[in-house]
Amino acid sequence: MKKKYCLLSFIIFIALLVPITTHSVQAHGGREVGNLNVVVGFGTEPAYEGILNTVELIITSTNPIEAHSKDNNDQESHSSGIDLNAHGNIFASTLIDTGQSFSYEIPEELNNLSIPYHDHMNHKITGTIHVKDGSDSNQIKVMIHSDSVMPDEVTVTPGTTITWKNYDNESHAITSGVMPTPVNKYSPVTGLSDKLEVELTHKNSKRSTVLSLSEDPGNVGKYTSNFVPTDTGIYQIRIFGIIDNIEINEIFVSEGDGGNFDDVTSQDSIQFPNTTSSNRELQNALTGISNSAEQALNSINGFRPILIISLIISIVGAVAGLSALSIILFKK
Ligand SMILES: [Cu+2]
Repeated sequence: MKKKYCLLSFIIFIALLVPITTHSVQAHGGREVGNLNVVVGFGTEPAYEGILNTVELIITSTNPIEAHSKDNNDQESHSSGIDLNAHGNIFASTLIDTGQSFSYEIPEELNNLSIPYHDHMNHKITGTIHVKDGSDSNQIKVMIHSDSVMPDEVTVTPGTTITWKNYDNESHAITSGVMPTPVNKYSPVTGLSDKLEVELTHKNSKRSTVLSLSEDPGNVGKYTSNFVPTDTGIYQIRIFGIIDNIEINEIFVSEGDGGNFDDVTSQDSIQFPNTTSSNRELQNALTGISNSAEQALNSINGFRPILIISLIISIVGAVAGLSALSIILFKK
């Protein structure tokens, strides 16, 4: 019993850990804005106070790049107007269980074309059908094994029936076209530098500035704006503008406020060999000095009446002393 609870709590522990670890992998925060994916952060992280940095936006379209690029198509497929690479465009079997078969008769319109196909259940299994008038066979059998089809290339004349038979103990599904590439590549969106602006806010001081963006010429879809952070702590990046008549107004916050990009930290930890004060610290120190000088002046001002009174007393004393002296001298 105890062991079971132990295992259960371990599983719960791991399950709780998963979202935390996947979260921390992301350095920047990506967000879907309309049909854009926007990643916002500082170009250099960790971001140090007093060191040149950039506000960085990476903008991609959430419409995935087409699974099969047109360049892969044969010349012939353009002229025929049939997309041979499209998934299941020409034929697609249902699940073929062990010992079962799937047949397809090659129509005339595929003459002089090559049709790629794959096993939808096991992407390693691929084959090609070349269609050519005058090839002798009109019945072709292809064997499905665990990791391949045999033969993987066949040349057939239009009207031929191809039969795939499953000799494996797993199910397979024969599908024309190429396997789509995973839908995780987004195309970068270019030309937004005059449509988007960035407002940078330092949270503690509540001070903001608006920065204009420029697109990285060697890296389309990446927009940056230079700035030198002159204070530490939490920053907020608001992007705003109008793209395709859609108003964009999104706020991203740094880590200290639960966001996905770094707060700005003091550069003390990376200074060598001497540690120098930042402009902010110097300014604070100067403000401190002028404050205490002012205080000193103020306190002198507070003493002024006493000074005047003591001055009067001393003048009166001096006059009294002098007149007493003159009286004594005159008496003689
Ligand atoms: Cu497939």
